[in-house]
Amino acid sequence: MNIIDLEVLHTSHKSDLTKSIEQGVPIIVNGLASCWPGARWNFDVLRKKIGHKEVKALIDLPTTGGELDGGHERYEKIMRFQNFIDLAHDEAARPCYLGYIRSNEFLDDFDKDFLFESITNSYPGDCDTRLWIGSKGTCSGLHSDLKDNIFLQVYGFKTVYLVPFEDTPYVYPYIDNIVNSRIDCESYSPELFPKFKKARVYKGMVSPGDMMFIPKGWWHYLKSSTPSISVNHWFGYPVPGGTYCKMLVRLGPKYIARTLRDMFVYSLMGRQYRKEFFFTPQSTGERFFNYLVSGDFSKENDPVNLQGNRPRS
Ligand SMILES: O=C(O)CCC(=O)C(=O)O
Ligand SMILES: [Fe+2]
Repeated sequence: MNIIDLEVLHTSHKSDLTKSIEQGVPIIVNGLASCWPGARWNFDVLRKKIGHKEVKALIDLPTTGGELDGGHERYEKIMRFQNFIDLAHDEAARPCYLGYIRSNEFLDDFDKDFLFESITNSYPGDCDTRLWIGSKGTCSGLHSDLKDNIFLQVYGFKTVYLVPFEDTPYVYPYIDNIVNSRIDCESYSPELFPKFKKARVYKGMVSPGDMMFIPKGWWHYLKSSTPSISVNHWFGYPVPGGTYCKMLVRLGPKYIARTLRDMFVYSLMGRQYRKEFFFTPQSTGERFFNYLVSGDFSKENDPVNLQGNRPRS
């Protein structure tokens, strides 16, 4: 694996981060969020605030990325948040995660404590802020999101791997889902996945106060090494559908054939797509169907279509 250390800057100048955003290159900066109200969040603060609240958590999770055996729903459990916090600190338990949470699902307006828009307000497009609270060992398998992302590590530590979008053919995307990879960055088999050694893999660790920029389309894999609280903010315009069209062509005829089949099976015939990925996105076939019909490849992720997201005025 061709590992490149992720650059870490200690700075309180917004311009150090916006330079990387303009150039579309990843970076970790520390020092920009220290005066945000959310910088003081930790498990005790949250327990006092909303310990009694019921949440839908994922429990007994695998420690490797990729697929959730038996389907996403098998891992869901409704419990009080204080019990979730206890489970997240139980060293004997398997990983648990409250991930991909919007403010209206957790704590009214939690995102007001995180002033991402003071950084991203000059970019057009809608934005979407999400919360990730979990135990040690949570693993968001290697995947690619369609929007630029500022990821803030509030509490605890996570190991991070990033791979450029152009290296997509080397990360072995699933045949039915080209935004999810079959590679587990921490333990992959070079015999099964020989092309992965050609990928440029950026590796780093995010610590409390670190803000990481993940450029749109870039593959990312995150694994917590302690109980952890993170918040992320997607902003700007998504990767255009045409770019994914070209990538499908680069991936080759098998991917194209499967996508055409899935456009038919999942969109036209309405068959349910398997929910076996972490926070399952639509199949590539459904995404291309949306793209053809409405010009919108990221319809399902499109903030304005979803409750809880704020279109930029
Ligand atoms: O922190 C994680 O587990 C996943 C975060 C992520 O995938 C994102 O911010 O896009
Ligand atoms: Fe992501």
